Amino acid sequence: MSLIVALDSPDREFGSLVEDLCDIVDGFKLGLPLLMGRGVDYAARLRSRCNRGLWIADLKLADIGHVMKLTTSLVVEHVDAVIAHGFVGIQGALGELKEFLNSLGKKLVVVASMSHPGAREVYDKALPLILNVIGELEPWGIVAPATRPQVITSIRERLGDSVTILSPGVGAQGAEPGAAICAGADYEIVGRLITSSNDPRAAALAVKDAQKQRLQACKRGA
Ligand code: NUP
Repeated sequence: MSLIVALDSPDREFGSLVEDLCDIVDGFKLGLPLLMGRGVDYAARLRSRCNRGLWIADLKLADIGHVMKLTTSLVVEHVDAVIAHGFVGIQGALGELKEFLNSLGKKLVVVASMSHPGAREVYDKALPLILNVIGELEPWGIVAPATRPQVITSIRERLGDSVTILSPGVGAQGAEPGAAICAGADYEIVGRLITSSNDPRAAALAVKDAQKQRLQACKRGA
């Protein structure tokens, strides 16, 4: 099962949590509050507690290419992938960022749609245009909402198997573990359900178990 844990709180010491989860999860996503609150060197300190899996900086970049590269360069040495918004387009923006990340051997992840209810207001309407951008740009990965699995299914149908789909929205935002993977996602991103638990390792193991059961059920057509 594929599970990435989101670390967001700026006032929390995540070192022992990272060490506890290291052998059972597929990676960690570092949020802006954490990176701004603790400083980018904190990413290196956390990574030294678990030097395996996929480490992602969730910068949600949305700027001109020049500035997105400047922002990225502050943290990129400590992570494998960086998240940017898709609506800024390719020319002078995501195209430059992708080239920069490629030159460093790092991955670009582009937000196709979001998990919160307000994504219906703009993101869903813009989705065909954003998928045009993603189709042309060919980033390594995209973000699509676990809270709306039908969006994942339609994105997978449109983009095929070559793109990696990462899905947040599991747990605190209401999606059940495994629903996004059944719909076509490769990874589920889970934050508070695990990080706010008294026993994050048990919570992560429970998510993995629930993912497995859901996947078995959806393979049977349930
Ligand atoms: O559409 C998105 N929704 C979302 O929640 C795109 C994201 N990157 N995220 C991130 O996933 C969000 O910033 C947070 O880090 C994580 C979800 O956390 P939680 O709701 O599981 O606590």
